Amino acid sequence: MQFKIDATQNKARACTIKTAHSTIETPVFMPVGTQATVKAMDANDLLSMGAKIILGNTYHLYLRPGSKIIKKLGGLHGFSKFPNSFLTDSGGFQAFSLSDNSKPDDNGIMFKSHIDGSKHYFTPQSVLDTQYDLGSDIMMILDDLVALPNTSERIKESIERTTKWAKEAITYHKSQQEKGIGVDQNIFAIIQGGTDKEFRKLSAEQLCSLTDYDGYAIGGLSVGEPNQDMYDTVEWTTQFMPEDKPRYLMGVGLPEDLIENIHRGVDMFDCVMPTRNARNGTLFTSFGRMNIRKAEFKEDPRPIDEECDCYACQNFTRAYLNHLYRAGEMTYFRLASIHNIHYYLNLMKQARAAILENRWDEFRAEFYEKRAK
Ligand code: PRF
Ligand code: ZN
Repeated sequence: MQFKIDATQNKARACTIKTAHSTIETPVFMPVGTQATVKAMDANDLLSMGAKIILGNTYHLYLRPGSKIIKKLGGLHGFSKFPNSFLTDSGGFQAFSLSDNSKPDDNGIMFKSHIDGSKHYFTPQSVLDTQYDLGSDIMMILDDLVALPNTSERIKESIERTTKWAKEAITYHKSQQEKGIGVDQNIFAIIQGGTDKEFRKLSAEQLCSLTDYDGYAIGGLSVGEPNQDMYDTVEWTTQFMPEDKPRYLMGVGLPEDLIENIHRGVDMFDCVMPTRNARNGTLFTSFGRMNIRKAEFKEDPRPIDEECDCYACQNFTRAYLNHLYRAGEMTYFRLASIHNIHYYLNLMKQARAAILENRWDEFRAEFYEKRAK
C-alpha cells in the first residue's frame, strides 16, 4: 500500500492511498457492503458514483456463503464484480453485537451464529485466514471491544487483549506473506480504550509501536457515549498515531460527525447511516435531513436536492420517490440509497477540495450555515 499526504490544514488531512485495486483519495467514506453488496445497489451503481473502496464483513461472509466459496469465485472482487478496493472488518464487532452470547477469552472469541445457533471460535489468526480467502485490500485485526459505559477492569482487559492479539496477528501475517499468502493485502490495528484518556493513550502507544501495521483505526466509539465524548476522544487519540499512515474511525457516523472528525485528523470512515436511513425514508441533503415519507412531498415536482447531481436527483421527483416509498416499491430503496451514498461521497470530495485549497475552516462553517437555514 502506498500512502501520501497531499495537504494538511491544522489537523485536517487530504491523503492518497494506493492499493492493488484502486487509488483512494481522502478523506474517504466507505459504503458498508456487509454481505458483499451495498444494500440495494450493485457494483455498477457504486462504480458510476465513483466509490473507490467499500466494506465487506468477515463474520457475515464466513458464516454465509463461507470464505472458501468466495475464494473459489475470485475473492470479493471476482464474486461481487466490484473491481476497486475492499476493506473487511474482522468480525469481532459483529460477534459482539449480533451473537446472543459471544464470549471473548485471552485467545479469541467464541460466538453463536445468529443464523443457526452453531458455535464458532475466532482467533487473531483465523480471522486473517478468512480475510486471505476474501482477498480484501485492507484487513482489520481481531479486537476485543466493550460497550460503554463499562468498568475500568473490563476496559483494561480489552486493551491488553487487543494488543496481545495485534502482536499475534502481525507475526502471523508476516509469516503468511513469506509463504506468498496475502502479499497484496494490508493490515490495520484497532485502538480501544473507551473514552478514558489514559486508557486511549495506553492502547494507542502499544499498538502504534507495532510499526509493521499499514494503518491504524480508532474503534470502540459510537457505542452509546455522548457525541462530544467521541469527538474529544478522537482528538486526544490522533496525537499518538503516526502521521505517515492512514487513520480510520470505525462505524462513524452522521455527516456532521465526519466533518468534526476530519477536523480532528481522521482520514477514513464507514457507517450504515446513509443506506439504513435511505431505507427508512431519511435522505441527506445540502440543507439538512429530509423525510421523503411526508405528505408535503406528494405532489412536489423538485428533485430530492436541487444541488445534487446523483442519478436519482437528475431523473426523478420527490413526488415519485414519496409514492415509491409509500407503495413499498423496491426501486425506492435503490434510488434513495444512491442519493444518500452520493451525498456522503460528494461531501468527502468537497472536504478534500477544501483542505487542498486551504479553506477548510470556511468549508466547515458553511456546512453548518447551510443546514441552519
Ligand atoms: N471494532 C471493530 N469493528 C467496529 C468497531 C470496533 O470497535 C466499531 C466501533 N464503532 C464499529 N465497527 N472491529
Ligand atoms: Zn441526489
